[in-house]
Order: sequence, then C-alpha cells, then structure tokens
Amino acid sequence: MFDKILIANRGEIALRVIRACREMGIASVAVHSTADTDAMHVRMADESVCIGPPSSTSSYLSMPALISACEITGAQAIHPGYGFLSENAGFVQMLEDHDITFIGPRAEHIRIMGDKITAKDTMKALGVPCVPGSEGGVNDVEDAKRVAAEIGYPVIIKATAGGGGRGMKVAQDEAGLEVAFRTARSEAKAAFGNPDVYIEKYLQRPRHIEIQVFGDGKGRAVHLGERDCSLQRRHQKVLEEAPGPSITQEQRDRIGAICADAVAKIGYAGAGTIEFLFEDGEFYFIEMNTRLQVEHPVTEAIFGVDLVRQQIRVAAGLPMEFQQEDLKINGHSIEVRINAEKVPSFSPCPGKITQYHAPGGLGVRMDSALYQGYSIPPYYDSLIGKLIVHGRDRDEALARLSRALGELIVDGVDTTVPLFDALLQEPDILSGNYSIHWLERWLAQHFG
Ligand code: MV4
Repeated sequence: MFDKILIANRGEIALRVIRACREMGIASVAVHSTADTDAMHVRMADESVCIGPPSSTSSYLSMPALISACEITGAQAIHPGYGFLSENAGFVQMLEDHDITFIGPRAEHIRIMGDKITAKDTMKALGVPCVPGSEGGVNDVEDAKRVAAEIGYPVIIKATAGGGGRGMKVAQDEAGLEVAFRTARSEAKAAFGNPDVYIEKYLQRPRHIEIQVFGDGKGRAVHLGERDCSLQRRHQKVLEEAPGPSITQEQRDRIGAICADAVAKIGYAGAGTIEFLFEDGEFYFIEMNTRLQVEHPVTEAIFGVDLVRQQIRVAAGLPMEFQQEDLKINGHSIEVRINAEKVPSFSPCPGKITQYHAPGGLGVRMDSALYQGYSIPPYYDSLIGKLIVHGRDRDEALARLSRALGELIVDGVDTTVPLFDALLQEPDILSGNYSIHWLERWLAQHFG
C-alpha cells in the first residue's frame, strides 16, 4: 500500500480523498494555487505544496508542477478527483514515466472512452446496447442522409471529441440535415480541433441513467446499480438519486451485468460510469466516464461502500473488498448540488461566507470545504457543497432532504438552495416523474 498520496484537486473532492487516506493510514499531500492558500483542503491534508498562480491552467492543470510536488514530498501516487486532469491520458502516461501511480484507469481506457466514436464501437462490440446510428463516423452529407433515412428522423449529430453535451446538433428532417451536419463539423473543428462527427437517432424524452462500475484491473468487475441524473440545466447536473425511481430490479440486474461484463473484458481498473439514455424500458449507451463522479455518494449511501478506498486499493494492486453478490441495495439516496450561483440566472456568485452551518443527523452527509469566514475565489467551479441524504425509501429520503435543507446555513453568497426548496414542492419531483427536459421546461415556466 502507498505511504503517501498527493491529491491533484481542491474543494470538497479533495477533502473526500484526504478522508479516505486518513482512514487507511496513508499520509496526504494537498496542492493549491495562490488563490487557495486558505482553502480547507490545504488545512486538512498532512502537508501542502503551492503549485502556481490562480488560473487552473498554471496550477491544478500543470503536470510539471504536480510531478515536482510528488518528488518534493515523496508522494507515490496521485488521486485526480474529478475534472482537472482526471481524464487526461497524456497525464497518466507522464506519471508512468516518473514512477508515480495514477489512481484511476489505464491511459488506454481513458483514450478509448475520450473519443466518443471509438467508445461506442468498443461498447457495441462488448455487447452493450447503443443508440441506433452510424457505424463509426459520417464523412459527408450523403453518408449522413443515408444513415438518417435508415434510422429515421429526428437525428442528432455529435462530435467524437465532444461529450457532456458539447458539440451536438439535432435535425428534425432531411431538409435540416445538411445545415446540422455542416454546423456540427465546423463547430467540432473549432472547439476540439477534430471535425469528426457521428449520427444517432434522437430520443425525444429519455432519462439519463448511469451505471456505476468498478474493475480490479485484472479482469474482475462489478456494478453498483444506477443513478438517475436526469435533472440537469445546460448539461450541468442539479440533483441525482439512486436507485433510479423508474428502474426495476430486473432492468438493473440485466444492464448491470452487461456493464460489469464489458469492463471486466477490457481489464478496466477502478471506478467508471457508463451513461445511458433510458426510454420506454430500454437502455441506450451514450458515453463512458473514466473517473470518480461528483454524484458518487448516492451510490456509496445505498451500497454502504467507500468508492475512494476501493480506488486506492485497486491502484495499489490489492483486490476490491466486495464481489457482486455482496452488493445489495439498502434504501434510497438523493444528492443536491449546492452552487454559489444566483437563481434563476445561475451566474456565479463568489464571495465571503459570513455564516456557515452544515446540517446533520441520521441519514445526512454534507460534503463541503466551506467554513465560516472563507472566501470563495472566482477562478474555479461554483460547486461549494453536496448535500446527500439517505432513507429507508424514497419518501424518507425526500423528507430528510427537506429537513436538512432547513438546517443548512450559507450566508454571504447566493446559492442554489432556494431552487431545491421550490423543487421539493413539485408533484413530479416528489413522484420521481421527470425526464432530461423537465428542469429546463420548469425553469422556463417559472422564470422565463
Ligand atoms: C442524446 C439525446 C437524445 N438522443 N442522444 C447530452 C449530453 C450528452 N452526454 C448526451 N446528450 C444527449 N444525447 C440521443 N441520441 C439527448 C441528450 C441530452 C441530454 C442527455 C442527458 C442529460 C441531459 C440532456 C439534455 C439535453 C440533451
């Protein structure tokens, strides 16, 4: 096992990793920009290294600075958290050259899943159900028209270098296809330096259901059910829950086994998320994320596992502490993302926290790096906390969420808390009846 791990991240996820390290008797090294000298992750880690100026590019994304920080402190491994360098295959390769262990999958798997056409081809060949569409990419309008006629309109054109909603165009009919195709290609070239696009049938009212998988890197893998992350605004998740309110145990077992099998076959190491659109009882693969996700705590809550601990074990060459038959769902969990943003514009609202009180009690987990007197810098993501509740069933989780939101105090900046108070009054939210378009429609109705 490692003696010392460096955390190449900040905020609540850095604390999350430091906590796992401490429970495992592993020393932790925080890194920080000059804007984060007073940040909680710096205080909570065993040691810290300043790696550069405020801009992420020159600090949290600086590979030479991170490698130097490992060499100075003697850290043997890096946990990337989410965002920043967590899905950068070049970084993983560079760490390998410096004999530093990356706590995550191999560079090869990050690369495959980072190219959305290759990801889809790979998953399809492994038996994962995909959205009907082109075999590989489409190179010209004629090719696009031929595929679209086969699968039927509407269709969606996606950039292979995109993902997470970037670089997509919908065409309702053949008349709209040419413009959609040309725009998608030129936008993809401008945004990613890669014009390659592919076509899929456009699903009109799906849910976003993602399956948590975990591999030991030696051909064994398990799944930890699904999360429903359909409540999104501009491709940013707002609320996530597990299990999915629309998924039956039979559906979970079936798609879960397919996913675990697929990642076992490629020898995948560590935590991964396989994203699906779910419509009319069918799953359609869209993308795979090769990192620990923001919303991983809802899975931890219902399965009673520590995913970061397992990531560290697997990276050190140890087995996972569970097999598929050990993984049984207990109750229901919901997470809300507390952002320092004004509602309903969702514009960032950095500033000084004048009062802070975290909720607690049975079934309540608050992952946050806030403290009273802390100043949220303007340079980074606006996520300042995740409130995760767990109950015996969905209704108990909802009641606990309401209660915990009432206890939470974050003064000095605007937050997304009022949005959650309002959502908890909505019959569709209380019954779990929402698709990927529900939130944008609701926001347009209430504030448009
Ligand atoms: C789609 C789709 C409908 N049909 N693909 C957006 C993010 C990226 N991960 C995939 N996305 C979508 N792909 C087909 N074939 C609709 C979306 C989509 C979406 C997906 C998940 C959550 C929120 C969304 C909001 C708008 C569009």
